[in-house]
Amino acid sequence: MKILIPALMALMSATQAFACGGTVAGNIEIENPWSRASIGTDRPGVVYLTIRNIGPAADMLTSIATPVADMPMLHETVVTDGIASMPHVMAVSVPAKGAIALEPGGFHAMLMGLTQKLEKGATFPVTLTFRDAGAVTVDVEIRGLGAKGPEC
Ligand SMILES: [Cu+2]
Repeated sequence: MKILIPALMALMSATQAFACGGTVAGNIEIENPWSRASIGTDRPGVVYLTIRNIGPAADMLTSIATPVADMPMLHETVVTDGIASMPHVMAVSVPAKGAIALEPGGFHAMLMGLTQKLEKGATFPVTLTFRDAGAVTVDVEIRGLGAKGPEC
């Protein structure tokens, strides 16, 4: 049993998520997951991150889940004739040997029905499910109300 512990710890550290680090699931790596503080729970929260695909085939982000929201959704900000809207998207494709960013003004995860206030400096887990790579859980760092990106 003692021999197993170092191997288990190595496995745990390899799959553990850190803000501004990369978390890997199969050929998919999640980088810089971050969110903004919320004033309360009336307005939806957001999650931004970068998805890198090191594999030879495209994959697809098909769903997100988090304990801090009743209904997390994938959205895309689209500007048509100067008017911005945020249609719900069913999936976000990640090109082979490429990356896609969930970022302000583009794709993002919108946390509808926050179950708690998002406090600056805290983190919360988000599980991203990919068609091929499966599920990966990352810790999302909550930045200030006016944050434009992660400070790393
Ligand atoms: Cu949105």
